[in-house]
Amino acid sequence: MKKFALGLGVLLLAVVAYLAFWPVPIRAVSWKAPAAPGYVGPHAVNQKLAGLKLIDLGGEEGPEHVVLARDGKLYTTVLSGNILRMNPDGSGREVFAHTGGRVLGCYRLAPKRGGMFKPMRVLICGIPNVGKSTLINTLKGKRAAKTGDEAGVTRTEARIVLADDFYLYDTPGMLWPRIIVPESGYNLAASGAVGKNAYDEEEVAYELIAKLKADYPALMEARYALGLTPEAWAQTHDDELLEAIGRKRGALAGGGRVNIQKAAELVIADFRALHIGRITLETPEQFARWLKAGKQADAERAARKKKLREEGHISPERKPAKKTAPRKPR
Ligand SMILES: Nc1nc2c(ncn2[C@@H]2O[C@H](COP(=O)(O)OP(=O)(O)OP(=O)(O)O)[C@@H](O)[C@H]2O)c(=O)[nH]1
Ligand SMILES: [Mg+2]
Repeated sequence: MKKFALGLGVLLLAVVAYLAFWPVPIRAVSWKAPAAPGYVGPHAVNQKLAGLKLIDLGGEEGPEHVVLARDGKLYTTVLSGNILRMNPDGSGREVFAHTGGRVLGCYRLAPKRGGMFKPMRVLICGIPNVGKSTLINTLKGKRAAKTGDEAGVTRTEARIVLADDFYLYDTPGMLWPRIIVPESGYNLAASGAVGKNAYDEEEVAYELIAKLKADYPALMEARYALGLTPEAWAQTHDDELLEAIGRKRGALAGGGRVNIQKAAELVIADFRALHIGRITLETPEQFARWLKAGKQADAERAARKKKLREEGHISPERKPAKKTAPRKPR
């Protein structure tokens, strides 16, 4: 032990001697700070801001941001969701637009964030393939995140620095762990929010056709020209319609048979590319109805499962996995 301490002492001495005596190319010289000149030059006291005039926002709270636009008007965003427009002197104030939400930005939502030490961190999240990465690229003003016309393009979380004190996080699209509303599952698949391998194109195409023939028969006729009246579209079976569309569009297999898989892909692609037209797949009222039915079916399923478990027909419920602490953002 003594030997070790002695050795350590010698080593320390050697390091100190090296740092103290080894010649280095820097020569230390003394520096005398000049006397402060006082408030002169650009810092001299002036009256340039003496004429400042507070612009009345008419009871609105804000502004967060003000822009003097090319039309010579001031535009400003306020808490109510309004965008106000006025002359530079504040006269002629009017509501230019109502955004329907809070236009005041992230700093108001997270007032303790800001500056280099506590940068604003904003997570962009949503279902797959809805334009999250595209939004980030637009905000950044250049292609910083990979985008593509399919679900699952962004595979890992990525940080995009908008400013020294403002980070955006691009995230992979997320869906619910279980979709209890079957109609939503089909609609998500048709709209491209579900990965290609997670659904059956034929099944989704049939569901899509069932909806379109009922709600948009004229658009379907305009696209596929099957020579059917709206009533005939609504009354013809989905199988027959998909086959007729496939035949019309040349999605054929050997022997003159229709390649149904190809026809299904074609209808889905047409729908996504707006070739059929502008389509609304569901309304909030419809969804509320489906959700109610979905929840009921789910509860019945859970009750059946519980009964089977109690009767010993199926294995006991597994304990939920231990939760790990969420990763701290960088
Ligand atoms: N028409 C239209 N297309 C858009 C818009 N925004 C994005 N897109 C297109 O939608 C597709 C998906 O865009 P992404 O930005 O990759 O979508 P994402 O949400 O990041 O997708 P994932 O990373 O897969 O979850 C791309 O082909 C974009 O060009 C938009 O505002 N209008
Ligand atoms: Mg993405």
